[in-house]
Amino acid sequence: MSIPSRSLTARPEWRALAEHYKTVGKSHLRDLFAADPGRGERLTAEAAGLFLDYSKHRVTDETLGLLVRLAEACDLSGRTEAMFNGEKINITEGRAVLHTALRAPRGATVFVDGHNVIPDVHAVLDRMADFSDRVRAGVWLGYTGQRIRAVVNIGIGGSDLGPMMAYRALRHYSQRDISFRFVSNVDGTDFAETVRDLDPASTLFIVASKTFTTLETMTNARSARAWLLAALGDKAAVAKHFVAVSTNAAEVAKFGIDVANMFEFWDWVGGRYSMNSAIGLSTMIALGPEGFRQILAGARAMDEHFRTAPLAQNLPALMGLLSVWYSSFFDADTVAVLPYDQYLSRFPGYLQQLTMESNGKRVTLSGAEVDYQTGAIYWGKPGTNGQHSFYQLIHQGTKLFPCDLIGFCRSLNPLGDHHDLLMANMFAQSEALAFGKTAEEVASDGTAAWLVPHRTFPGNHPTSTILADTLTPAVLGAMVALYEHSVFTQGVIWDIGSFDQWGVELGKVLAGRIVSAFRSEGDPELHHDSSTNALIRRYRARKVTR
Ligand code: G6Q
Repeated sequence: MSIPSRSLTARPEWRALAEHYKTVGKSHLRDLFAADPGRGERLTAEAAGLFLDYSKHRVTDETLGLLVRLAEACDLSGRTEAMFNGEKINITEGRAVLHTALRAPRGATVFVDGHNVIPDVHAVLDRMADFSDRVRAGVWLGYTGQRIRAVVNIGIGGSDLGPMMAYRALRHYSQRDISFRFVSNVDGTDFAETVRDLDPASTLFIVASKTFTTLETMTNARSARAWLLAALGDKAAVAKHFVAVSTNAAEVAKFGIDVANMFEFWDWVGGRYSMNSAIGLSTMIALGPEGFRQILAGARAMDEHFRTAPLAQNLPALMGLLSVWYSSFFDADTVAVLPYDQYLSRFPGYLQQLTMESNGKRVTLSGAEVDYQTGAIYWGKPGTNGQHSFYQLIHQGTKLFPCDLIGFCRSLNPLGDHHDLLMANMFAQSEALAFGKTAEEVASDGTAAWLVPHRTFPGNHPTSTILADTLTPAVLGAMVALYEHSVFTQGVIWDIGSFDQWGVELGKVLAGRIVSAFRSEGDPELHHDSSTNALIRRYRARKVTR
């Protein structure tokens, strides 16, 4: 039985924020800007190539001071050091949390159980670089001697979302004579449609799975092997067309992949924090080793900033604290991530896992039920497309929508005035979301009185604007690290375990029970609820049996 925790809400710093919320929570961004015209210049911060404007948030200098004091009371700096130094802060799995070690320089030292992990990290990076160079240069050939023209990453969750997002985001820099594809869903359609136009003789599969036991990935990997062997005939072909990324050498060998073609990572890399590990092999083949190292350098720059900058100028800490402010004090349910860049179309989806799997928790580290709201629902789509669909609800619905707008000063595809139009839309949206349009403003152009309420925009929707010069590998690395550390900051304040995912583990077990009912002969005795039993019977009776 869990014990209700009063510890966070009983802190004087939390109570001070709750008291402060009673006034600031009601104030409008129009008034905050009118009272303090300098805030648009002042409430900004910059690091690792990213500029953050957080002036359009429902905060005053006092709010920010109180949030920083809360972070200090929760020992954000101490907990940050514990993470960077390899302490086992993932307590329910007894693991260190060291995605930051994946981007540490060669000479660094980070110990896990007395072992310096940095030489291991760089040994794998060097092997990945060698392999990537060989594939890119056409030195690594398929079984029949053909060059590799398609790389298919088979993985799911953390073993799919990061690499897929990074490939889409950095496609501009990718080797264009190789096609990169991603298969994740156990739905056979995903595999069938992905390989439909591929030639097995020139296709390389990367089976990416930390555990190498995940149902979806192993099912897709077996189908891939069968597809390859149906065309090439000889089991010896597997060694030329399959490589693995995993922590589990025994299972990799059991599958039939030579462990010489396995790229290792470690249990201290969480799935959703793994895109800088060997899980990023597809990214490295696409960009080349130097491009991949630039991603690491950008992330590293943000790591250093997070670790050393004062909290009041610390981008990830500020973004994390603002999320706590809206989730726990305004009871805002969501954060919309709205990149004004088509290359970032998968970034919101990637962030959904990072944020929601990490902070979708309802008990504190000591197991007590929380008595405050924790992780928000993250979602979003690229602008300007979203403006023609769901923005309506943000502008004129009844809910509060903090939004992150992400844009770049220079386009990678300069074309006429497209980029000016894109960025004008981004800035105009953040302005309209903040300030809205009052009834008086609407009426002033002669709008009929009955129409005025329909055309009024309340505004007061807070936004962060994240602006960088150009979308480069380093900028993407910094952006990922920014959100990783924002998520960490939120978890520290809420006193929850951001690095386990028992909800995901549950899904892995539940389906197994039902699959055995599908496969058993006759009319098996079912022990689910009456709805599930009836659905299973209906499906069994109607499915086409082979
Ligand atoms: C991430 C989660 C989860 C995981 C997938 C794939 O943090 O643990 O999304 O990445 O379930 O797991 P494998 O890599 O072990 O196949």
